[in-house]
Amino acid sequence: PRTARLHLHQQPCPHSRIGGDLALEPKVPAAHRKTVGDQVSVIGLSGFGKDGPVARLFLAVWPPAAVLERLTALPRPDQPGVRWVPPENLHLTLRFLGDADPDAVDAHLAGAHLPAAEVTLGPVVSRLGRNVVVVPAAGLDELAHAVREATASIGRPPDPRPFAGHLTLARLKHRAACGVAGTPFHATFSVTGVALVESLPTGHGVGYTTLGRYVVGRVPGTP
Ligand code: 3AM
Repeated sequence: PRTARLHLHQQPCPHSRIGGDLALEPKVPAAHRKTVGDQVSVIGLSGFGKDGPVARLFLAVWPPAAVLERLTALPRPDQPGVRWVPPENLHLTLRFLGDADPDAVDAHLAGAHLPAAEVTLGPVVSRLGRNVVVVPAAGLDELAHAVREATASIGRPPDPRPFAGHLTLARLKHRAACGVAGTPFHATFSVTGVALVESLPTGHGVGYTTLGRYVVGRVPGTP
């Protein structure tokens, strides 16, 4: 398990799923160590802010495997100006934080009450604004509100617009045509956790890494 704070790196954080490792240099913040099998690596950082290390972060729900499989079975026509989100990146954003210290986010979310949520995706693939193709998502408003309240002082100020639950499938350049809007889609699932995700540029887009995971539906004061 990863640790909750930079200066408490011996304390395991029970809410997160990233691997910690005592063999790593202690000066590498807990949030930036990753264990895959017995390999430990340091997750990329965007840089150092005035208060310490920062990464480009957002809080999200990952769809369960069965739903992901159905989402990736939707048609993905290869059209000019249409950028499809790779299957491994499909997620539901609860809050975009921008550059922030992952350990600060962890400290605020680890003790927060995050309500359980039942998500309904659909009923059809739609446009969000002019340039984004999404599957609308109902059922996340209360959870998004709780996440926003718990992390209001971290990262960029919360978006003042009302939360609009969605899962982005594609982004369109110059209002390119995209044949899938209007395709029926329906799925429901129970949210099991909120993920703290780091976004890093790759050679051909962005890669997302889960740095922490926070259980939903736990009654405050219980383990
Ligand atoms: O779930 P969606 O696709 O709406 O658009 C980005 C994505 O949201 C959004 O954060 C999510 C993970 O990348 N995002 C990226 N940059 C952003 C910004 N500057 C942003 N949201 C608001 N402001």
